Amino acid sequence: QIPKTQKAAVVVGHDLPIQVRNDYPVKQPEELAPGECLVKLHCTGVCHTDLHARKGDWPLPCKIPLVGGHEGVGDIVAIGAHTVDSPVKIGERVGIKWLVDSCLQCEQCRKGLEQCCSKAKLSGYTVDGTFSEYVVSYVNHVTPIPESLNSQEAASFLCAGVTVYRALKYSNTKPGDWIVLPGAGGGLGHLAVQYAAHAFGLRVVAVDTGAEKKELVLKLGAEKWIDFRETKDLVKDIQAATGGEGSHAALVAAASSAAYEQAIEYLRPGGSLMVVGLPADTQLNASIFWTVVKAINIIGSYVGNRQDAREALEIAALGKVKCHLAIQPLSALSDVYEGMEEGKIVGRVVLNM
Ligand code: 8ID
Ligand code: ZN
Repeated sequence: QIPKTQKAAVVVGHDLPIQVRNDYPVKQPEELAPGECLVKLHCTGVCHTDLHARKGDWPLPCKIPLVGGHEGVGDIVAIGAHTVDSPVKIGERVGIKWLVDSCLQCEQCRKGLEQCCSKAKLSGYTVDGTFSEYVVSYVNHVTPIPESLNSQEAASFLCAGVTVYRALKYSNTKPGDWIVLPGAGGGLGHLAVQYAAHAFGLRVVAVDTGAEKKELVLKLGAEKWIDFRETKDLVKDIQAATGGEGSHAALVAAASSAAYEQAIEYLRPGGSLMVVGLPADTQLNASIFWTVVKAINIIGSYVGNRQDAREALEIAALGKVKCHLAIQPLSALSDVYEGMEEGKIVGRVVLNM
């Protein structure tokens, strides 16, 4: 029996407090369009992107009222009538990622760059997301969850995990190369440390701040640590950490433009800057001269496609990468955002439904 209303955390305006309500409508099974499915959520991770949506600080408009959230795991409880060839079935446990639907027909979709489909639907941004008990999703884009992971462990791989996994995959690095990870102690960053060290065979210089994040990232496989608040010369420290040469790559996973500032300087020639963290409406300042003369690659990396999501989860299921998480109730969302704003969250917060 599917209830008519549910508990949900709703953004009613970018300057207004989040409302945790019990009367948010649930789309009923008979109302689902072909290709849609209804998922009863177990839990959902809180990504910094949800905070950007809550604040409305990106150049891309989002729907209002909005239920945020895009790291959800739950069970399919209904599939729209007349759905043809569904790759998933009722009762199956699946994940909801940022990209919840795309046309699968356009050039970007055909090339596996479905994140860039002009008809893409974004969870917790252009359509309601996972900060609720039920969510409408799409059979072609939900991600099956490996059995060996519980839902809380799996949740943050649907965004943080897949995003950093794909960015590493396209970073032009080889085993033994150095990578710098600004934002290493956050949600994306702490998973990036582990994928880099344990799946890609890279040597990691973690950059973030505070004793707790330092201890975590060193435990997770980082070889060197630099506190961005304490360092007097970040470029020099990175050069020293990497044997004087600078790093082969940097994956910026901080929601801060400052974290990008010196990357061109500390990368070694031929190095790649993976642009992942999305500070509000800012420019990437790079010296054109040194970008050319050092033959630097600057590469934007946007979540991942359906295959990236499966690969990222498979590596997690092998136990090579684990989410460091704190479990909280949905009602804690406003406090989680406050902590995130202050940079106090180590790893991820996962909300239980
Ligand atoms: O597809 C994408 N590219 C994608 C996918 C998902 C998330 C991009 N994002 C974006 C988010 O929108 C956000 O802008 O990545 C950014 C990081 O998301 P997150 O990991 O969920 O944020 P967090 O948990 O708050 O972690 C950020 C960390 O950055 C550190 C903070 O201390 C925190 O640990 N940090 C900051 I803020 N400034 C820093 C600096 N200058 C810094 N670390 C190093 N140097
Ligand atoms: Zn996210």
